Amino acid sequence: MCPIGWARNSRESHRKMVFSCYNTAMVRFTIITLFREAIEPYLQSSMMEKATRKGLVQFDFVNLRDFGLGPHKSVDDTPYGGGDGMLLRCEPVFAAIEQVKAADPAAVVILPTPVGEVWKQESARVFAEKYPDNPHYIILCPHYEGYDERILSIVDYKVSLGKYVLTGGELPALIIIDSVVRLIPGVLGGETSAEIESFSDGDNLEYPQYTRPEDFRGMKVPEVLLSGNHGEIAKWRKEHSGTTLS
Ligand code: 6GU
Repeated sequence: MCPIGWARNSRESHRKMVFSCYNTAMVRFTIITLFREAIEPYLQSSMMEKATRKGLVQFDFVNLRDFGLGPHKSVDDTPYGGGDGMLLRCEPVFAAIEQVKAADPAAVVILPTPVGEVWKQESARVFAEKYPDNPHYIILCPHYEGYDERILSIVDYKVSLGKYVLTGGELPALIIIDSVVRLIPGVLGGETSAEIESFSDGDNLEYPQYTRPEDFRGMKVPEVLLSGNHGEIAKWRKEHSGTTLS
């Protein structure tokens, strides 16, 4: 079953008269942060840069400070009832998100937070495939010690990376983005029908792999992998496969 319908206007695949059943609309990420400089270099490197250059993904930034209050452009304040630290205020966050949504009301808001739902390979797949027309994700990167609970009323998904606490949402934003972008056809490959058939999204953590040399400092490549016996190789790989992600 095709997850999101036939993509008749897909770029590469249309040219080759091969129809992909995967989403080929550009995936957009708008990152709302105070620390663009912490995020941007990664998105301008390696596969993220390639995906951008191929027009498969677009990254935009919104500086939360631009929506800060008063002469100091304040974005945080102390918690009612007392307690340590500062909380992200509602006004700047709502103003920033509403500005992005004014241009694209269908944009989906993601909040990285240690109390969110734990992000999995399956989550990345859903985000890469779920929104067929013009997927646009707004990632709000909280900083400081937390956020005003009312911010959740404008959030669609609360996402946690695991059972530990980070200082801000920038690293989680990058992890979410990376895990989604690598699943977009054409980022790692997967543009032709043959590639789609065999395309692995890394969902099953793979068997041990080896490349040259056959013997490195006495550590030898398993004999079966040199045998050319595809049945035996497949059996060996199955026996030596790691755990699956799903
Ligand atoms: Cl998404 N954010 C923060 N601040 N800490 C985390 C996290 C997210 N996931 C695990 N720890």
